[in-house]
Order: sequence, then structure tokens, then C-alpha cells
Amino acid sequence: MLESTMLFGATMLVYRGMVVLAVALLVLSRAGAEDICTVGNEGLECTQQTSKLLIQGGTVVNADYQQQADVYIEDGVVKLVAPNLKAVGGVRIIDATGKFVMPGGIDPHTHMEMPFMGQESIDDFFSGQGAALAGGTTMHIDFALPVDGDLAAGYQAWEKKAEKSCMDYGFHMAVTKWNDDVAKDMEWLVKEKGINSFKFFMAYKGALMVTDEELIQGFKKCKELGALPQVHAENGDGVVEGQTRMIELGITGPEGHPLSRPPVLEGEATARAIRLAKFVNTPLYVVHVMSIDALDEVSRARHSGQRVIGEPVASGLALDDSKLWDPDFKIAAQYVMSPPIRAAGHSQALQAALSSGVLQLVATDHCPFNSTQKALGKYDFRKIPNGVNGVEERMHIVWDTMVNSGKISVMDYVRVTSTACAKIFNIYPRKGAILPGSDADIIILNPNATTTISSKTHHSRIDTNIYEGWSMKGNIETTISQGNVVWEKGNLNVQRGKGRYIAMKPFGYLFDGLDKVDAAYLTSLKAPVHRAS
Ligand code: URQ
Ligand code: ZN
Ligand code: ZN
Repeated sequence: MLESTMLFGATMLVYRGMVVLAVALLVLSRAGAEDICTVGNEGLECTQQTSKLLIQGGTVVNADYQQQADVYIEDGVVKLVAPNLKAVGGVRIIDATGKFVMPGGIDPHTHMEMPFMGQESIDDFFSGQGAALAGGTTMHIDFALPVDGDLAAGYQAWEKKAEKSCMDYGFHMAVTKWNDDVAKDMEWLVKEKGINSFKFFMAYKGALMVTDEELIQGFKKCKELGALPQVHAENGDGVVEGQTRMIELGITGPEGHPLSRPPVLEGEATARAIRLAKFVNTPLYVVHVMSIDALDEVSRARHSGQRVIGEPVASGLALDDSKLWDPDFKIAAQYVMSPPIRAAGHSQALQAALSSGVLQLVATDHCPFNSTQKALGKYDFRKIPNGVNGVEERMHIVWDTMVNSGKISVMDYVRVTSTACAKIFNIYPRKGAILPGSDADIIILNPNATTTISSKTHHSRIDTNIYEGWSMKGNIETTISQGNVVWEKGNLNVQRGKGRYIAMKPFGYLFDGLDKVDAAYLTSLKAPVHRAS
């Protein structure tokens, strides 16, 4: 009897001790750190109260203005941007002295878990986004594909894939054929599902390619809905001819890929798409501009006042095609993407166009296939799944290629890696800026630290990396997504399902005034001529 009373007494003592401890922690948290700890079934449980962060001492850089200032964040939103902000209780301080505090990168062109050429791209939404966050990108816009041409089914399939997201994301939708159902689904996607851009492939014959008739109908529907048409601009019929020519010449290795689809086929399709967009009077977005031939068409159109957006990708901006001739198939096949990475000279022209504003933003076209998947084309380059990595490397590659080289300013860096994309897809200033009210998607870049890229340390699932061994000055030490520190000191701290779908409204700035041009066009017709019957 005595023992049991003593035992009960002892247990009560321990229990009381634990309650006291919990309360002490509660007080502390109110005073110091932001975790709230309670005594649960599993013992001590810590949950985050509000995420209050104060980034102090850095240079805050937006696309149009930079200043020495502190940034106060609460509940995932930027509250204050001003010098000499002081912290009160429960706020975590991040020291950014000597560093750049910038909006997180937005990658407008990715392909997570995409079925393509009999394979599926190796990163899913969780692994691909984790890689993005480790590289300073805090939002991406992925290309959803229709299922058997059915856009609604395609949307639902991508919605499912994205459930595992750990960062914010949006969708573009591809259109691979034309009929009334496609037109209806486009309307539904724009009006109900927050999609404000559609991609048309002018290549990949027999798989994704559309005809000019389908392109024109698609452009007209996009214009009506205030959605931005995007094109993969290569002449798909020319590519088939080019591939046959290489095979007949006995060229079956990865080098056959760029040789089969030369810049002239990219230039022709870019010119055609731009002229058809002019004919319909719709703005146009040309994805992955990889060559001078395509660049010249974008440049000519913009100089004529046409609303054409040109999107280079990190691989085209920073690399040339020499590795495609590497005698080691595994190395060469990594670089197979379409349009191909071009010969030396093209990347320099793309860099110059980016710094002069002829090209507006930088994407990745992240579509990774590992070496096992790539090996399916060992004896016929036409079977090598097209696509490269880049979502984790883009921010560093652009920093090194464009800022370290002095080609663009840090403000321009923010514009081409984040702000321009947010404005084009109508999500600015929620995204793409560090302003009161903006989402707290922020990176801290230390210009004096170094970064070395390697498949041994990267976070993507791919076993190779087209930037292997690239070492540079400048390192994104901290990534904040939705107000949470998700990357710091080389540690990734992400949560499955934390990512939010970002709906994008139609009729962004590229559509302002189109109706006036249409009205002027109708007036210019001076028709029909009324003749006496
Ligand atoms: O064409 C694209 O954008 C997709 C299919 C990714 N692959 C590629 O080689 N660019
Ligand atoms: Zn493409
Ligand atoms: Zn792509």
C-alpha cells in the first residue's frame, strides 16, 4: 500500500515538473524563439506560432530600386522595408550585412514528372522544387500537358502531381490539337482555374506538334481570353528531314541532334509564329530562344513595336554545343535538348540581348532525364529523351554569366530572374518584389562566398549535371519561401504539401490597348466598298 502511494506521489511530482517546464518554455518563446512547446502524448511538442523574421543590414534590391534597408516579415508576408528596424519579442533576426536581399527567383519554364519520348522527367514536384529552393528559386510555372488532347484531364493530372509541392507554383497548359472541346476547355481554364498562358509546339511531329491552322485558331482563342500564347518554335517537318539526313549519313550519336535541327529551322518557325501573332494581333511569348536566328526575329519584331517576349534559358545563355561531340556517350547525351544548345557565338549574342532588353527574362526548361533514360538513344540520337537540368543552378549561372561579368546590374538581375516573369504572368507585386504586402519569398546572396555545382551535392534526382564543376563567386546562402527559412547553411528544410497553387489572372499588361489596334485595323480596311448594285 505504502509503495503504491509513494509511486503515485513520485509520478505526480514528475508530471508537475513537466508542466512547469512546458509553461517555462511557453514564456521563453513569447520572449525569444518563435516555437511554442506543449506537453503532448509524445511528450514535448513544438509548433511554430507566427513566423516573424527580421532581415537586417543587407542591400534590398528590387528591379527598379535598391537601398540599404531591413525587411520585416510576418505570417509569410513582407510588412516593412526600411532602415534601422528594431526587433521586438518572438522575432528571428537574420544578419544580411554585406549581402544582397532580393526577391526569390521565378522560373517560368519547367517540366516536373512530365511524360515525354516514352520516359518521365526524373524530378517530381517535391524533388524539383526542393532543388529550386536550394538554388534560390521560390516559384515556378510548370507546363501541364493534355491527356490525349484533353486539356481538362491534363489539368487534373497536373493538379494531382502538384499535391506534393513544397513551394509555390503555377501552370501553363499545352494545346496539341484544335477542336471545340479544346476551345471550351481553354475558356474554363482561364476563367475558373487561373491559367493565363497556353503553349503551342511547332515541333515534335506526331507527338505534340500543331499545324499552322491549329496555331492560328489557338492564337485567336488566347487573344479573346486574354491568355498569352507561347510557342516552341522549330520547324517540325524540317527537323524530321534533318534527322533522316543525319541517320543516312551514318551520324547516330548525340552530335546528330544539333546537326539535325540547325538554327535556320528555329529562325524560320520563330519568324512564322511572330508573323501569325501579328496577323491575329496578339502578344506572343517565344520560349527557349536558343540561337541568333530566332533572336534576330524577336529583335526585329520588338523594334517594329510588336509585343513579343523572348525567353532564353540558362543552358543556351551559358553553354555551347561542344560537349555534344564528347566521345563519352553518357557525357554527350546530357546536353541533348530542343532546340539544341548552339555553337559558340550564339550564347554571347543571347547574353548581349538579355542585357540590352531585347530578351526579357531567363528560364531553365528544367526537364531532367538521368543517364539510364538518356542511354535509350545510344544507337539513335532520335531516341535520346530531350531535356536538361537547371532549376537549381539558374540563379547562380545567371549571377556568374551576367553580373560577375558586368553585363547587367544587380537590379537587372532581379528583373530577369524574377520581376519580369511576375509582371508578364500578371502576379506582380505579390510575386517578384520585396514590397510591403508582397509574399515573403526572399533570397540572401553573399557576393563574396563561392558556389561549386556538382551532381554529388545537388538536390535534383538527376545523376548528372550539365554545369558539373562550374565554380563561381556569389552564393545564395538563404532562401525564404512563404516567410519560412527553407534553405540555410546548406540545409534544406521543406515540407511536402506546403506549396500553394498560384492562380494567374488573364489580360495582363501585354493586352493593354490591343482593342485600339484592332479598331485602327478595321478602319484601315476602308471596306467593304459599297458599289451601286
Ligand atoms: O520542348 C520542351 O520544352 C520540352 C519537351 C523539354 N525538352 C526540351 O528538350 N526542351
Ligand atoms: Zn519546348
Ligand atoms: Zn520546355
